[in-house]
Amino acid sequence: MILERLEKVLKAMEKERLAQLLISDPSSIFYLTGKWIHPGERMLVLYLNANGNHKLFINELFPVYEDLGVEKVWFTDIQDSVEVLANYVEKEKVIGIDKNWPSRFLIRLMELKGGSAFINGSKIIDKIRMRKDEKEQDLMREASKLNDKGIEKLMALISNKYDEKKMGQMLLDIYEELGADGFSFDPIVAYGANAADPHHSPDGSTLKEGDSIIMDIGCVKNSYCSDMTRTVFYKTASEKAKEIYNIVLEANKKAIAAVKPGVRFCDIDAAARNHIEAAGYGKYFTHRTGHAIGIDVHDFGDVSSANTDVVEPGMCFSIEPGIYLTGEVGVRIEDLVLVTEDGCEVLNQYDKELKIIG
Ligand SMILES: [Mn+2]
Repeated sequence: MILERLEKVLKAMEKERLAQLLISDPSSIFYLTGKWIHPGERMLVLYLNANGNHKLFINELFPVYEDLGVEKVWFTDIQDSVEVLANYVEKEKVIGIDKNWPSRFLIRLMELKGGSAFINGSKIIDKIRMRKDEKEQDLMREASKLNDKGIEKLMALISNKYDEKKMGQMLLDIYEELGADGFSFDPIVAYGANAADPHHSPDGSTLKEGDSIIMDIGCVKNSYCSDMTRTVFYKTASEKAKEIYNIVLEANKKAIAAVKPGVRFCDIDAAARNHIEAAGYGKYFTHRTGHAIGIDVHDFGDVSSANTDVVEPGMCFSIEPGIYLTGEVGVRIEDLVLVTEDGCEVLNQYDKELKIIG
């Protein structure tokens, strides 16, 4: 167990008066133990108890040989794994449940009366994961540095020879060559009208003169994710496309300028959204401004009008405003920011001024 992190979780449990917490998300288990365990549909639970009686419940088919600093409780593939767990929990106390724990397990634990009440305990660890420690901050920087190099190489390949799908495939080779560990998510490469769909899946579309090209890409390095979006235009750009581009760019810069400890996430969202609204495109900015990122590409926490939580040093999230005109054109510009003591560090250095390529 990484004791510094475990301490933070136990402290937060004490503050919430929660005696026991069940963590099942492999990312959170990695955060606390430094070990990735992917048991598929089998149960995996790190059970934390305020009295120090922590246990890792794990299927024998997924052996972990090293000492993780926590006692392992093994079960076989034919045992009722939740029953094994239920023997250890304190049934007369409230139990915090991981928000990602499959309901087939949770319902079984409820049948076995494995707690006096069942609450969503994930916020406790999610909020701690939001504030990256120094080591994590370095890993976030490193992943984004690779992503900056990745987009540069991908940009150089833009041509009417390659469809969207092929660009995605070539990006995987680029990341490999750069020493990244793979994609942090399936890349979005979207040409022309496809760019007006924020989550377009790359297909066989090829480039036409005047197309906007959205590239929303990210890699993983040492278990930490990067994520950035650049939009460029192929051969030429209409006046309207240029206008939209510059509005989104200004919104991106305004939101980044608003990031510092003490502001609320909704204020950062407003900095981007108000600019786009004032320019008359408010209804075409259809998503939140950003999301937290770390071990998961979408960590807990979003930059949205609904999130009144306050920004703290060490938090890392995306700033990614966009304007999408269905059937016509789309623009999104995304950078990651890392909150410092008095502002933020932008993790993506790749140029974002308007570019026409080809
Ligand atoms: Mn993103």
